[in-house]
Amino acid sequence: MNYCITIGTEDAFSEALVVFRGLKNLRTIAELGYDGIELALFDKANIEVDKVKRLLVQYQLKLPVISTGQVFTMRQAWFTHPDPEIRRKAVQIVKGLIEVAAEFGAAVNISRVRGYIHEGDSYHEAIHRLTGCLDELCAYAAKFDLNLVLEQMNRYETNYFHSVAEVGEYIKGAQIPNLKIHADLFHMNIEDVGLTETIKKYQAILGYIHFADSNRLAPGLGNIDFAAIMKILDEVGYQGWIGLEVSPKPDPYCAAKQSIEFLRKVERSF
Ligand code: LER
Ligand code: MN
Repeated sequence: MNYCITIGTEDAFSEALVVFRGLKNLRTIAELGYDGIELALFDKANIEVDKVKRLLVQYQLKLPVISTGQVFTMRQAWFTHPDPEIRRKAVQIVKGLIEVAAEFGAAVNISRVRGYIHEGDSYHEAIHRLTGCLDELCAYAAKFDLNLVLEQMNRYETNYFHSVAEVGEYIKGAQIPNLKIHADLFHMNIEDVGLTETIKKYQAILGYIHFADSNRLAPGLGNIDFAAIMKILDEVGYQGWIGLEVSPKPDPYCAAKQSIEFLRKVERSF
């Protein structure tokens, strides 16, 4: 399996859920044995593309996913917003992030930026607005041959698309070929009926997976059966990346080390 770990820029939103902050950590990430990074951005001007490319070559890391949660938290723009100007702003920012992703052949994650169902709006209105934005963005991403991955999130963090099953059914209905599921085991463990069964059912449209244990600590520190998860991913021939999105506790280094060492050990036990 290929593992990447979440990292934000130095100026990342203080509450952004990333393990590391700042590209100065790339060396540590490589030394720990990761294959790549998931980079969290809130604007295309956040990074110098050439510098990042140089560092990735130097440390032999890949950049498979760019995440966009801070477009919601920092830029205050999202796709279900009742104001079309705000939706337009969200689409423009994410188009910029797709351009950055194109430099690396990375997928673009759509998580908090999808927004929530506003008070007074119906589910259908919200989904209609979301679909309008995703149609435009997926068509834009297709020009660069990139996927967008749509993340499910548990009921305490948002008010729709809680489970992989819900996102999977939406994607099947939307029929957008470069829109895939972004599953997150932490959220799945709260919302999906069965983890392995769900992965198996939606494997054909599974684009990316976040790993964390049931308590959001590093794998091995909670009660998710990672051997069963790894086995099913192997069985269905999952070719995508696994991104470690864990709480950086007791500190980023320890959380990153525990995660990769535990997962490699599980893989060796097969
Ligand atoms: C938040 O809980 C999460 O899983 C992130 O990947 C979304 O920004
Ligand atoms: Mn996640």
